[in-house]
Formats: sequence, C-alpha cells, structure tokens
Amino acid sequence: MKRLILVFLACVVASSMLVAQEKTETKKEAKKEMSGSHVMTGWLVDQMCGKKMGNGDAEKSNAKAAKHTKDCAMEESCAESGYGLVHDGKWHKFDEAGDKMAADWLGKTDMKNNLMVNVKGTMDGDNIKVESITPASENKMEKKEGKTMEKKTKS
Ligand SMILES: [Cu+2]
Repeated sequence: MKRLILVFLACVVASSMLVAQEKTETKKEAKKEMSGSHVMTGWLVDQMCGKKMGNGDAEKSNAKAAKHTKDCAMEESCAESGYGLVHDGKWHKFDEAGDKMAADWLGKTDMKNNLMVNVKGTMDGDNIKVESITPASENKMEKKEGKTMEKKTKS
C-alpha cells in the first residue's frame, strides 16, 4: 500500500511538472513571435538627434522627428553617431548593417524632412537588427501613379 501511494505521488509530481513545462514552452513561443522579423514605421533620425527625441511622449517626439531634416542627418557628427528609428515616442538604434542602409538611403532620397520609413527587422532589446529600410510614402506614391496611368489609358 505504501508503495502504491509512492507511485501515485510520483505520477502527480511528474504530471504537474509536465504542465509547468508546457506553460514555459507557450511563453517562449509568444516571446518568439514578438521578437520575430516585423515592420516598424517611424522616422529615420541620426542617433545624436534621435536619442533626445525618444522621450516617451509619442506626440511630441513624433513631431520633432518629423521636422528633423535629411541635411542634419547627413552632417558629419550626426552621421558618425549612427542611425535609428523614432517610433511611438521611443528611440531604437539600428545595428551596423542598418546604419549603412540608412546612410545609403539618405544619400539617394529626394525627401528633405519627414523621413518616415518602414524598417523591417528584429528587435534586440530596444535596438533593431535591420533587414531593410523603405520610405513609408512609397506605397502611396505607387497608388497615385497607378491612378494617373489608369486615367491616361481611359482618355
Ligand atoms: Cu540630426
């Protein structure tokens, strides 16, 4: 009888351990999804200026980030500090690859300020491991072009 009780107890302990394990697994899965590759939309700013903008007040920091100019971002001291994204009132620094992509894009774009971009990448703490940077206005522009083309073919 004593032995039976022991076996029973062992089973209870084992099954409760299984449940606990399953719980941590689901937690891990959820975290994985959060940290997976995704797109964040915000303003591309150099670290020197951007760090000050990420003050937690989304409205204020977004307004400041939208006013920040490309010329400022490309100024030597600003460019050297690296780049990042102001998103929802927070500053997110890019990794080295992201810095390069940002510098390349800034060199090519005609935009002067309001540098709103879609950044695809994964979060590394508050920082972003960047996979791609595209202007957020690109989609709208494509739509406009599509419409004008449509009109032309109709008339
Ligand atoms: Cu700047």
